[in-house]
Amino acid sequence: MNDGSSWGDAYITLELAIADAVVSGEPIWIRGGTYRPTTPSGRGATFELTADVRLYGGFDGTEQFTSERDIASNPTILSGDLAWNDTGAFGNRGDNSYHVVTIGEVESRVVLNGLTIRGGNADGTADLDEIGGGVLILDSTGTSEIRVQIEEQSRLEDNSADAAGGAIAGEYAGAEFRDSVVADNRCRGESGTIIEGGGGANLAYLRATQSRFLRNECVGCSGGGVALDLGLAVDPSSLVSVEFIENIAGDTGGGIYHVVELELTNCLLARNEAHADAGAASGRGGGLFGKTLATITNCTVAENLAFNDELDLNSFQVGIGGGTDGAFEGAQFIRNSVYWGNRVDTGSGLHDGHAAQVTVHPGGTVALSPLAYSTVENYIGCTGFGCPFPLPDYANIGDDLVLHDPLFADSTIDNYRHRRIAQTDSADDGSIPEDVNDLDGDADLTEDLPFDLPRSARLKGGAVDMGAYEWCVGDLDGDGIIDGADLGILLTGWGECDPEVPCLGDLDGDGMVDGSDIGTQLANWDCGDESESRMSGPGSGSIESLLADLMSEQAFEEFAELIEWIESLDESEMWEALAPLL
Ligand SMILES: [Ca+2]
Ligand SMILES: [Ca+2]
Ligand SMILES: [Ca+2]
Ligand SMILES: [Ca+2]
Repeated sequence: MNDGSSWGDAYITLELAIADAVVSGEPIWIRGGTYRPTTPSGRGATFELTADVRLYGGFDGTEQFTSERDIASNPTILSGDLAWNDTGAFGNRGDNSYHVVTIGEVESRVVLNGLTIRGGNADGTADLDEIGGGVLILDSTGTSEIRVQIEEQSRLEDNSADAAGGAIAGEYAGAEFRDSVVADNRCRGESGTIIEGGGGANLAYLRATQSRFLRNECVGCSGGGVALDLGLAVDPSSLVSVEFIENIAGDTGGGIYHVVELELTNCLLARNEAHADAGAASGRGGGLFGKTLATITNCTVAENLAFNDELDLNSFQVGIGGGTDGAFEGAQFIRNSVYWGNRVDTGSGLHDGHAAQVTVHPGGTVALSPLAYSTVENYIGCTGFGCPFPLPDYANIGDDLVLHDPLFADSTIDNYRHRRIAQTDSADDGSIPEDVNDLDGDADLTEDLPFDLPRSARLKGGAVDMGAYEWCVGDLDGDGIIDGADLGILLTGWGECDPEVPCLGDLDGDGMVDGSDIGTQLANWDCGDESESRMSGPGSGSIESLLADLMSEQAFEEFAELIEWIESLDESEMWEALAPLL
């Protein structure tokens, strides 16, 4: 029958299935493979989704429930590569679809689940054919409502557009991303009649949760990852646990450029760049550039870069912001965050002053200090005209690099966990942010945020940490758990700390690495790993077995007793106890 009633009677084409689903409202299950649109003819071919069509990819063609899918093993690709000839670096795109998917009709809300959308190239001459290579949302009069949910391991990748939104664009439309990736898309920065900018996305409203924007580029335009441009949204765009990494803008906002109000929570902005391409005055806001209020809470903003040759580097009055920049035009309200390693390139060298980390300006709606309870590299305070800080107050730290360097765990694998007590339990802003985007999916939006960026417990210890990561005190290699490797690092630094060098193992900050620090580390042994075997302390492996041996030798019943004993040892006793390990 080929009416989609069973896998054996699957539709012959995806377009036939969509036509029926528009009427029936049934979800469409799609077997792994690559699907290309065939209508309308030529490069206008697109999968047109209206009403509330829901597409689910990632099936192998045997499942009875969506939960049985293995999405990663059954990649389900909607492709604009109509001539089957695409090559890397956007090669052979002149014959591709202008839009792989087109979402029509203002009232619809489409679901794209477990799908990859790639190869769209919006380089046409019609106004709408130069925006939204992967997904075009038709909506010229809407109210910035969410018109498409892109979720569950979906990917928008390798799409391009001339004027706006390489991967996805909608003039007055919103989109929601959950557990999805927008990567390697490009906007060419040609002037657009409707909207402009956004290497990955150009939207009027964005809600994104546990998603990643990677390596998107806006050539000569603003918003390498995302441009949030026009908009009639009532609520601020809301991004929770979202990563922006290595996006590039040829104007302002390497990661994000926003004109609509924005809230960033638990987010990482890392290694994004804002250049000053031909025609652009200057690159501002390597991580983010805003023209209106951005509320930045528990975010890590690291190693972003802005190219700018027209600045007064040590003044907060000048908008440059290698990390984030909201000066003059846009206020930023920053809490519980870490700004470190951001730079401004003036053409004559790299600058690392606090204005290279962040520039903020108190907007009309911000009554409090715009920056508090945060670590800002090279922070030296600010006085005088235009200075946004009512100083001295709050825990803005960073003037002492030895004490306050967060010592990111391993930026080569995008692991920006801090490894210092300076950032731990010190983001005292009254409370943990609310779970506004429902990270744990329990429909409770007012509870405390349950997870940090890597989805371990958001609260470890008495107060929330600064930045996007909650640190297990003693996790000295920053891999999220405490084990023998961390004890090894601690022992390597045994004794008095060198005041000129960050002292990793000094967990209580008394200038010594000693038994007290080992006690702290062992007391946190379960942190970050809830598995049964670790809950009662060390269990297996070389250090684990040593500690188990020590427990039985000393006839301790409780792991806590062992810790107490270790803390009580003097140095020679400590070395003797740990000798079997060394
Ligand atoms: Ca092609
Ligand atoms: Ca929740
Ligand atoms: Ca570790
Ligand atoms: Ca110590």
